[in-house]
Amino acid sequence: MVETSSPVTQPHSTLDEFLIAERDRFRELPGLDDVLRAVAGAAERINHLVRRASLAGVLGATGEINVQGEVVQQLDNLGTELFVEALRRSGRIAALACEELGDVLLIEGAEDAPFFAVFDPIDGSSNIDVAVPIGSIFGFYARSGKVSPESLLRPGSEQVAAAYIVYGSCTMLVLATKESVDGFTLDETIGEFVLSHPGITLPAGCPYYSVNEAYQDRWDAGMQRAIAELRSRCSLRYVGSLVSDFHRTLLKGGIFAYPADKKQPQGKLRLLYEASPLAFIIEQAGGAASSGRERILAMTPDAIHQRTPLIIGDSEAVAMVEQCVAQD
Ligand code: AHM
Ligand code: MG
Repeated sequence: MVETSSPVTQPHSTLDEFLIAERDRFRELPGLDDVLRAVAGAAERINHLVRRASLAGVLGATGEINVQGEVVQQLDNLGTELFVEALRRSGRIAALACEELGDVLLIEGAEDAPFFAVFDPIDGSSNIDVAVPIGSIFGFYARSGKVSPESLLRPGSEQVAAAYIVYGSCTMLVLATKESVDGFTLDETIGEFVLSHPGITLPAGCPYYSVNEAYQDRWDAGMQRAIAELRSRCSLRYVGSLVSDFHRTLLKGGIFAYPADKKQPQGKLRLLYEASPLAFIIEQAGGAASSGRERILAMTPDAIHQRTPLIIGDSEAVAMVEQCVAQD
């Protein structure tokens, strides 16, 4: 994590005002501000759909199965279309990888654009029909060299920024750059994300652990010991929607785990566009993220939809899990 005091002195600025006020940090990343505006604009439209989901007729599955064998919800498709179109129109994205698209999408006419985007447009989509919070996750990389599908297979440590949006009891966009982690709340009366959580740092301690306990018989012995240890000293919270569980962990402290298990030996979550962006955010906020055996940000994916176990949150708690896993 880069040690700086929060550069943000003026709360309640809009995201746009923030990007202008913080122009120094974006000077070395020209065009990233356009990308973030594009993402925020599409997120605001998705927020409208989520809020009116059953009225807008966007609930339910499409009947399709995606490249990962998962049921595609209508909102998965709408979210993909809105974000892809917004990123394309920003003119700043040369290529992107998305959970719902089988292959890397090279943006025609934008081969020389400065950035790549990797994203999960609607995470936790199985929760859509029951009004549980869902989210969107983004990682951004600077393009280097000629763009090809392989150029997106980069370790998370090379991200220049990462962000997520949580569509919850309020809608928030949390943005991490190498300078700070800042949270913006959507003010629906003006249609703008407004800075509400400047300079987020992970609270010390581990009040909560978050894991799907139903799978414990499928974990290795080391992981069972680690979770037993957390159970003995923390309270349990598990929404089953990664962005929600991560957002609580970031603001309240604690640890989230989606371990490998006998049914899913590689874990469930995807390295490139779920684990790595959240790992970038948690490290910038003072926490840690691991597969159980290595730092998430040091892992280079072999394929865009590669899965990984994810242990993320309080550094000491993550280290304790790693130690238990190493004893197996
Ligand atoms: P998705 O990207 O297809 O929505 O799947 C990921 C979701 C995460 O939001 C959540 O952490 C996890 O799946 C929950 O899985 P489980 O129901 O096995 O606990
Ligand atoms: Mg997801």
